[in-house]
Amino acid sequence: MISKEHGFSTRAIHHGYSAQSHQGSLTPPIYMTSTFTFETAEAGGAMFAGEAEGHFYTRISNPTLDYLEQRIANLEGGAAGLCTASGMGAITSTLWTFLNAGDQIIIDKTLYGCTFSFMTHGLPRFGVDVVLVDLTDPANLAAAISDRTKIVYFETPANPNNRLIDIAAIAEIAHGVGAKVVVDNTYATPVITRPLSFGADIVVHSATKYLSGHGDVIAGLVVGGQEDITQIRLVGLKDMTGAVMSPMTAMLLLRGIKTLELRVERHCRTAQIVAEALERHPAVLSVSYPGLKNFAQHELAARQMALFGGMIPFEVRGGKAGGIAMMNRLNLIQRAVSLGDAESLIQHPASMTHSTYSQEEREKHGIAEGLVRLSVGLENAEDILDDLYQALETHDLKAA
Ligand code: 3LM
Repeated sequence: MISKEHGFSTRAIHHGYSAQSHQGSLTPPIYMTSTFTFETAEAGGAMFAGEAEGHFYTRISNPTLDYLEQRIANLEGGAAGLCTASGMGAITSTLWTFLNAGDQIIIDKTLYGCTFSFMTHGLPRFGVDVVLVDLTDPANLAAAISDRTKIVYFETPANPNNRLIDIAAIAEIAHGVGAKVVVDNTYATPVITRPLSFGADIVVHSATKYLSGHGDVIAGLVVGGQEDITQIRLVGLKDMTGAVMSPMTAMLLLRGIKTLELRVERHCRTAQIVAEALERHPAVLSVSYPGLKNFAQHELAARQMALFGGMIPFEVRGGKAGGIAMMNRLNLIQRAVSLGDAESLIQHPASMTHSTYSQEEREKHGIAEGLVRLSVGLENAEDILDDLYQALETHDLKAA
């Protein structure tokens, strides 16, 4: 039996599944089915009425998804989990469950581009009051929050600039008015930070990233209390988004999560080396990595993060043109959005992931036009460094 005392990787490999209950199959079977048969019509009716447990349709539940839900809930330290078709499916299913017209949601100023778009363009169409607050200072939340605030939502570290938010301080203020705290934990993963242990109510993930780890799926996960997760399953997911994960995807995630701790440790170790090297390079103007001594929020990073992550936003001389030219000279590091894959990936937020912000909004929200974002992969550190050095070698060192 797997217990709470077992280590992270042991639980990531074993929790919630017994081979002996499945003809000895070492890995969980993929229940590739849309529907489930009822022994009797009455038994089916009882399941629909919520009077009996069991699977009846994969939009509501499926055994393969169930293994993954139990596993991620265990790793995040929550009571229950939920699979969704994408990270955006996790976010929209969660928020549509709890928000009504007239409610207020407070969001941090820096969010992944499509989340920002959903919040600032999508939700207001349905009468939700969306208030943007710089949550890096909890006093700003205390000033903005009211009885109408139902949810406080943020990412830490935030995409793309690695701003950190003090989860415990935010949760204390939010709970004072009965608001739920929803944290997007995509960047940190439960290896680095478990937001529920700091007082958050719900964690959402783009499982497309580190959790899957191999760039071969689009997927989302939600973790929280049993009552909240049941609500999200039966309201946001079942009836509002229908953003259901395929059993095949669930199997790939169960596989990816087995090596999550191993991979994240390596991502972080290499990222520290790369961040320090970039910081020393004369062509680099700034590096925003929580593991660097001069990172503005290094103290919070040390308190809230077990490791400092695999993402490095940085600016080179020459602004946007300089950043783009450097990206185009890379050979090993791939020019692509997304993150957390074995391959190192680099992208330009202002024209890619955060092009959903206007230029003015990016300026206001601390997303520089010249910023490039490196997702440090699992290649050897020396090879990643060599590629960056050769791309920076011909860089104009006089450019501003
Ligand atoms: C990206 N991000 O390159 P999906 N939350 C966070 C994310 O970073 C993302 C999502 C949610 C990127 C995707 S941009 C077209 C590519 C913190 C995705 C959304 O729905 O699984 O993509 O997750 O930063």
